[in-house]
Amino acid sequence: MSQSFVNPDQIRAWFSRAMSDMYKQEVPLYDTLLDLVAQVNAKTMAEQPELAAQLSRTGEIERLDIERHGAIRVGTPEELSNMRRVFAVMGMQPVGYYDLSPAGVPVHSTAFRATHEAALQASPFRVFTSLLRLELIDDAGLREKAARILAARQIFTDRVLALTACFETQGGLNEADAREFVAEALHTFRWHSESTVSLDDYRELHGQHRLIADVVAFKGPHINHLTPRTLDIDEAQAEMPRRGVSAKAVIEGPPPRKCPILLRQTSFKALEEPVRFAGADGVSSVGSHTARFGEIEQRGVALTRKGRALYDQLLDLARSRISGAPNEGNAAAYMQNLQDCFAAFPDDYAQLHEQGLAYFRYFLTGKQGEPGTADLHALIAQGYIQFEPLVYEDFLPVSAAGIFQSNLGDKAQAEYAQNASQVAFEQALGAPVKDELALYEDTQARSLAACQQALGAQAGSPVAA
Ligand code: OOG
Ligand code: NI
Repeated sequence: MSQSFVNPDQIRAWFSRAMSDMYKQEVPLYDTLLDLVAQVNAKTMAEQPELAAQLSRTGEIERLDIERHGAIRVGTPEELSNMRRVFAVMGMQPVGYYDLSPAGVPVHSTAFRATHEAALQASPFRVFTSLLRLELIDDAGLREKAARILAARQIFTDRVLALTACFETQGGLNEADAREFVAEALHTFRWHSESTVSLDDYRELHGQHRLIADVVAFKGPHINHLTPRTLDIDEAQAEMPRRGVSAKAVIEGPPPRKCPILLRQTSFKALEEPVRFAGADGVSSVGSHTARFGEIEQRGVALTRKGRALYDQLLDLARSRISGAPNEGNAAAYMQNLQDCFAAFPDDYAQLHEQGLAYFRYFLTGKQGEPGTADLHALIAQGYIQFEPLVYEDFLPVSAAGIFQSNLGDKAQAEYAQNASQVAFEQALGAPVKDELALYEDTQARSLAACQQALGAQAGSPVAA
């Protein structure tokens, strides 16, 4: 009775909402950030009617208020592959591969998200999911101990795994099951103020890398931040200290621009939270752990392979002009470098389109009549078709590393050799990750095909790209 199944987009929207409600309870500063972002967004739209009009043409205006991404870190291949199965119930697929090891973080990651523009419009909820790489830790004794501790935990409730299996065999969940699934899945992402290890073990894990302690010493992969989307991150960054939130020194990603590209992010530092550690004979000891933080982001147009190569090149250049990673000491100089270097990146949608640097969606303008041409560029020039930026739905490895670092403490930088291993990651995941560029290309192509069809009906001739 497939007609009684709830659409996975709906399950994802419920889950995103439930996560947000839970995180508000867990981290009250998150609520402060939501408030701040809502105000900045309202002000930005009032001041920039052209931006508001663009967002309403693309439909993004409707998803803006609910748009969130979260992040988790899991410890074993089995946890990662079960996570994939659970996210699939909510219509979320693994997209992209991120290697964080060059930045001294012993994880590699993917982003679980919806992939079709209609599904993204229904709920753009995404989760940046990292897998701990114990193999990068050179202390064999500690490596084994960590593996042993991880092997003994189950991060999912029996019920959520049963409902997931049910989804897989039936092809869907009915409403009661879907609602129960959301409530059960939520448990995996909760914060536990009780550690599963002793204070001594925690210190040993922490001594190797703070992130290892964060993954290994707890019952589950607590959601470590939930990020709303702002339309003006510079304004939001300036507003944070005014509300008693201490922002990270540097906004990650590209500099401010008229036509935003990719993703800009800033965060507030992780909170130090009390934790009860396990002890012999049931005598526990109290300590603390810092894991959970806040983040906001501004999203811009997705870049093609060519655009991304230019972005990476200019970012490298800006970073090479300061020594080491951007930090509090060199923030102003770094931001200036970034502005200077990115002068080479066209800041105009028509140029970005013309040069094939970014992805767009095509829309009919509503102009009537018979277009005497089938050429896309001519149709744009003649006012039959217009294009709008296709928003970037993914993450940036250098930015992610900066966010990790700022929360692990700038001092805690380890050195790992460049160690990308998408093959090992996909083996652990139990599936290949999707190529994000192919997804943007598909969306762009679908929008063009829709225009072609409509114009063809209008003129009786197909439109060539
Ligand atoms: C993930 C950090 C990366 C982002 O938005 O790039 C991230 C983590 O700390 O687990 O969230
Ligand atoms: Ni994030």
